[in-house]
Amino acid sequence: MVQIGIPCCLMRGGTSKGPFFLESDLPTDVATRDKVLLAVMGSPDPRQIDGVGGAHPLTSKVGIIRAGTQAGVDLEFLFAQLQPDSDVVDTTPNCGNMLAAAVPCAIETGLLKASDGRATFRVLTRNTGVLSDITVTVASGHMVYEGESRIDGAPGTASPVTINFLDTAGSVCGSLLPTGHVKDVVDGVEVTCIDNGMPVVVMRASDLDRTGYESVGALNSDTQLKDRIESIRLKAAVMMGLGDVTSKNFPKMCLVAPPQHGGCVSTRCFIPHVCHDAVGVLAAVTIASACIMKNSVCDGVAVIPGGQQMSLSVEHPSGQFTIDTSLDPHDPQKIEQAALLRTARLLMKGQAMVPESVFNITES
Ligand code: NQM
Repeated sequence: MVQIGIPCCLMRGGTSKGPFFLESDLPTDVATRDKVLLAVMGSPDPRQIDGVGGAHPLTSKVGIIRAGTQAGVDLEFLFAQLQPDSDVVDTTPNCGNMLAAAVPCAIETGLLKASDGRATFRVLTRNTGVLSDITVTVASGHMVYEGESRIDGAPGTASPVTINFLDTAGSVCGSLLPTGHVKDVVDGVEVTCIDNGMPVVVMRASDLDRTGYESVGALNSDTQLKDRIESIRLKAAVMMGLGDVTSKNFPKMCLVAPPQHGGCVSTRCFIPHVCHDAVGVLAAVTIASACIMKNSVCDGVAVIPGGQQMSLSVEHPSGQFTIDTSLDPHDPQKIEQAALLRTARLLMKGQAMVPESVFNITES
């Protein structure tokens, strides 16, 4: 079997991991590109044994980068979500964790250049059109990975990657509150359907007869709860204008409960069929947005520090995720900008090997 090598950087971005490619190294035809990505990851197969995927949605992710094509944009990032056990390659969602690895990868591959110190680049996420300013540390033109920053959900410390999101409202749904209401009732459960970077359906854990402090393992084996959540998800998605989301990984489903560790809210996020070990980046920004909104399902559950600029800490199963927010001066119930800390690391650089036959598959 002849194999073709594609230049590839395997990156950790925040609490996610996956291969990154330059767009110019992948087939231009999307159907062929997707076959190639499936082959790289080893999907569909629950263990992804014949690929580099990690047998979990958080490690079945791919990043594709290219130089900015619009004035003022340095880099463009396209995120592809694969799943271990399906052949779907979805570029409609986005991922703030993989985004954290985009600039480091661009520096590794020479797409972006910087000399010494902290360097900021404007990045467009092509999936949703969201812009962010991302700051990394460089020394003599090389990415610096070692440092003192710590994020919950990834071991050790590393150099900070700061992401400042500029315009997240309605990223996928087109508006912050896509149903037109702060609160709706689905299957008899009060929900807040919201998109401030990620479509999320927020529910009080107590309304589903859970505490919201259960372990990830306990929630993943709670099939009764998961069935209920999926039923709500499919209906809420239609109300959010997302249509049939059976094979989509959004909206995310989030159970909220009062904070236990000094944060603003405690969360258990389903992404959407397994419980996240932490919380997604843009999901956290969106949940924090629900927390500051009067009459949302978080009202009376979340603890909000107050002020025009505040740090909101979203508690999750492996710690906390802190977002520095600036509120919209015209509407103090809306987050205008969200800055947050991630870390990232180049894990391996080389070629992803793909059987030549994969490039010749044509759709029947
Ligand atoms: O919400 C997981 C992750 C994510 C997405 C998921 C993410 C985000 O933790 O921006 O980062 O919700 O599938 O990588």
